[in-house]
Amino acid sequence: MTGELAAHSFRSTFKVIDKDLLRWFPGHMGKGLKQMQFKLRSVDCVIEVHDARIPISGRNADFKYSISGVKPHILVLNKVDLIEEAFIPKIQKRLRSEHENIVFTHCRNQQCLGLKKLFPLAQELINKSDRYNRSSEEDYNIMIIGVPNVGKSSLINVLRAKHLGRGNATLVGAIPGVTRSVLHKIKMCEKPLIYMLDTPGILTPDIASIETGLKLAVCATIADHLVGEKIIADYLLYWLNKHEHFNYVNFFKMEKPLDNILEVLSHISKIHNRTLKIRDFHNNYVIRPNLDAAATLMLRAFRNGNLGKLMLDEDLL
Ligand SMILES: Nc1nc2c(ncn2[C@@H]2O[C@H](COP(=O)(O)OP(=O)(O)OP(=O)(O)O)[C@@H](O)[C@H]2O)c(=O)[nH]1
Ligand SMILES: [Mg+2]
Repeated sequence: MTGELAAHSFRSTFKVIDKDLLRWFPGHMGKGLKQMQFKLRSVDCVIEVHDARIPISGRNADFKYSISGVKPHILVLNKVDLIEEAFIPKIQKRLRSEHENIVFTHCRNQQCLGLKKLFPLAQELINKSDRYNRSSEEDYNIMIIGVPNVGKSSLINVLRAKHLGRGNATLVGAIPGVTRSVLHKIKMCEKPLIYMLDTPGILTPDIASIETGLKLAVCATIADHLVGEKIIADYLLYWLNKHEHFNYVNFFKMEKPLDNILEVLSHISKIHNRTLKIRDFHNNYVIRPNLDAAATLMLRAFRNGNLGKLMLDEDLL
């Protein structure tokens, strides 16, 4: 299928859904934010982690005022294994005016260059800063912040394994909201003595736009059940077609790209044998496609990188 044909065959806009579906600010986030502000006094540097697939959209803009404004700040774009390398310099250029210190990381690879750079950079920034009430302290305290599920806890575990040779100190999981409160400081390195504070992922109570909210949902930053797997999968299909990323056709053994999410999900449920046995009006069993299970499979494929190395903010660069 040529690009020209593809562009003409698909939706050019996504039908608006209720913005309230995209608002997620449960109690633990409000409480976590207060704990983080309280701990800020004992912190020398803030590392803000974000998902490299959405480097522009979806960052919590409130952090600038509530947490990260006054301390040395490093922006880590994690999950860099899931985007094309060619995007890295473009993202850096786009964010340079706002951020001097941007590091790209892949937490599942101890050899990642970004991981190697992180502590020396933090040390350099802390030594250049006046450290306020902590100028006489010899240890370095680093707080990690970010929206949910971007890999904050993973980053702590991999850095600790690298520098201290110790196992996991904080819980990691593929769903948002795994870390639910500010944890005790975790020893990361002996010489120099570095501690890190893990914190819960915090979203802004007011998502900037529906599109931003949907991108956050596609990247599993908002809990799936709140928005609905089928709606998130529909947005993903819309985005893939709009940007002519048709790997999903081969991956799901389809004949051609489709624009209708119900057709796509019926097909996925058929080839992956995700069906529901339900009773009809005559009390007979009938087999129906399990569209929710198919939507979950489609989202998982994107999140694991099976649909290609995709950067959802590609048109914002
Ligand atoms: N592909 C890829 N996956 C990653 C990377 N880093 C973390 N993950 C995965 O992302 C998911 C979330 O990781 P966590 O470390 O729990 O994320 P978090 O930011 O602490 O999440 P909350 O505590 O819920 O806010 C897990 O499934 C990790 O295995 C990475 O660099 N690449
Ligand atoms: Mg966590």
